[in-house]
Amino acid sequence: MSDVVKLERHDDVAVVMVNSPPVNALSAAVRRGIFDNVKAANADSAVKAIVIACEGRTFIAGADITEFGKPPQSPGLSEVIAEIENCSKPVIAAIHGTALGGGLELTLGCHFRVAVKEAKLGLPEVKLGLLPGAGGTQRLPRAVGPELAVQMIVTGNPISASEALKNGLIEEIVEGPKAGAVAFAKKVVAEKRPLRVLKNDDSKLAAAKADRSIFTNAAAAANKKNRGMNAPLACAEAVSWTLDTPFDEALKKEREMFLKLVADDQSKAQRYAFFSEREAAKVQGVPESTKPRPVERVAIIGAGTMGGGIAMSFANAGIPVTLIETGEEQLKRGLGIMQKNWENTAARGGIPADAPAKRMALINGKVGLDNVKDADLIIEAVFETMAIKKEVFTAIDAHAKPGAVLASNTSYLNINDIAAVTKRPQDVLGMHFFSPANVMKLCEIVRAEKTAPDALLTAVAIARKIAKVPAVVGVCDGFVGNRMLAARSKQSEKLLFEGALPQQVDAVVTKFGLPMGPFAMGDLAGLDIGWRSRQDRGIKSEIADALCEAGRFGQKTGKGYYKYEAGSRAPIPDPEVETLIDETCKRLGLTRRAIGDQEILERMVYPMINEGARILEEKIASRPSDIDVIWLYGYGWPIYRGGPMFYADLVGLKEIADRLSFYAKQTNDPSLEPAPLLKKLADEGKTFASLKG
Ligand code: 3H9
Repeated sequence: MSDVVKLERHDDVAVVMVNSPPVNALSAAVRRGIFDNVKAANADSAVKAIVIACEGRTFIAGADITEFGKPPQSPGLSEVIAEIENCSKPVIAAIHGTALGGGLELTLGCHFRVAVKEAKLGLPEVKLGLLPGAGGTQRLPRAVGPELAVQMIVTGNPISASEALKNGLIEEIVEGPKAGAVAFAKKVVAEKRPLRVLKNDDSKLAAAKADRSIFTNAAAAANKKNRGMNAPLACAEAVSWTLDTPFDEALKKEREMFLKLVADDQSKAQRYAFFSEREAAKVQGVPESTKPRPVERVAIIGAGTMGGGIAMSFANAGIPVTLIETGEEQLKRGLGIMQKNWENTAARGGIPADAPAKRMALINGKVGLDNVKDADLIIEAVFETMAIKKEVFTAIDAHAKPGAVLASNTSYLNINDIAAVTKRPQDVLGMHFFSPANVMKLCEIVRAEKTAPDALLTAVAIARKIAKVPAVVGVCDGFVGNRMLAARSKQSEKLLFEGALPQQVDAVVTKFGLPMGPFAMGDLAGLDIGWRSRQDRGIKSEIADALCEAGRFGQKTGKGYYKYEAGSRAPIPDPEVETLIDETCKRLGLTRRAIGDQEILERMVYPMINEGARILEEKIASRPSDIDVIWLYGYGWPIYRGGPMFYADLVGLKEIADRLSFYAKQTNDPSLEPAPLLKKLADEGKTFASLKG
């Protein structure tokens, strides 16, 4: 019998104990262990009931994702579940931590489920581009009804133990999972309770069978936010089979659909994203013995949009913050916005009603930089000007306690120069949050020349603690994300001169799956900011300048690359902009041509990939997957496309290098020539993924 699953006896209750860290995923060994032990316990006449429980931090968190795409090993999960379901003795699942995916499916084969009150139960397969492939789409609707089931399966979001109890997914909330389940098992035996075999119980399907709109409405509501994704639609369809397809036939169809989705590029991309996110938190080039410094109190300098959002992220995670401003007025305004923000979320039901007050109590507003003195981590989020940053860091250096980590939220500036004004450059780094900082998950952690390894790990660890996705990058203009974005912006602007219109470029980018195109994004951010900075630097951008000269600053003036109706953020193509572009081009003697969507897509995405290759060459990012994580969590790159570097590997690096060379010549733009690393990999027939080591 296997080491990862053991059989214990508690009087006449057998406990099948799974112990496969870190998350008890259903590897072949775990499946074999559960199968053999359940079979043995069922055959043992001294055993009256069987409990399935787990050691460690969680119940089974799902199938072992690393096994997908490899040859299947027996027994399959469905066989294990059938073995459990067909037991003549009651089988009880003892849930703690998270029962997810295949883990929850396994419990649905059990006759009863109990859970501790902190437990969460869900079928998150859709987040990996899959559907539950071991009966979940058929048994969960029978346990909780098709409306809640379709919502859980299509969104992938778990429910709490109390919701599970209310909806019949578990029988009881218990104290310790194992002891509670054993006590429950004894009760079931004593009461001679009939076994609840979900596959034979259609009672919760009756209402939706009689009126199908109950189901279709719930499915439509759950599917609202899934533009471009295959899995959510497949999930909803599979749940609908509970209403018209016999159980065994539906299981077969579910299996076929699962195998189809596993082989799909979307699921490959989503599984890659799952592991890339976790990989990004493992910092390379740091001695293994390095430990992060403890962080109990944080000071944030600047209560504007960024500083306020960052402070909210810390308070959301229960970490006290000293929020520092230059005057009472600014402080009051910043605190007021934060409070309103939380109150709005509470009103929508996003957080409990008492959360805003509790979180505000964690924020200690102060005027004056001497208030950084108690903080273990200080994050500066003031004006994006080097002179001001240097002033602030000089003051922080004078007041911060020894060993405090000093971070700048700059999105472009050189952290080495900022660190140089302090007497402790080893403690200085960048923590680049993305706006709105209380929502966006990415945090680029910028490692400067002298940043100490433990300071770096402190920033990574605290970012994870506040539910951000950290990615370590080096110092360069714009770091990883904004530097690649600049490569794209250059092309979007050029496309207008060559013949495209803003709405055409934006449509191609959003069809690809990004939430917004470059021109709608410009309108949202405000076109005047770039205009002023160009004026300062003596640079021209004829079309963008002409728009600003005409008072078109974007959404805030109701006109930019698009026009906007009062109170609406929906961009409307504007013939005046077409005329302005035409006239500008005529004035410059440029002939416009018709540009196809494929060219637009390639010129939006391939230059970014090229810049990504340069970033890797310069070791600004240490892994292609880190670049992908940055685009997924900072810029809304569609998760089902994995990230720009993953996408590049799918398209093929030779194709990308060839097209870049072609555009370099066609548009007379040497910056589009393939970067040496891209060219080398393309010539060798390799992928970015092959760089992993
Ligand atoms: C499925 O079940 C399909 C079935 O329907 C059908 C089958 C036929 N496999 O996230 P963490 C690793 S699909 C392999 O940092 P946390 C993870 O990579 C699956 N490995 O911890 C990491 O490794 P490392 C449906 C897994 O406490 C380590 O565990 N289930 C798996 O923040 C710790 O992970 C899911 O989608 C796995 N399934 O969060 C659940 N899960 O230390 C996916 C984790 O080397 N998992 N690892 O970097 C999660 O959501 C979170 O990991 C969990 C713990 C909430 C469980």
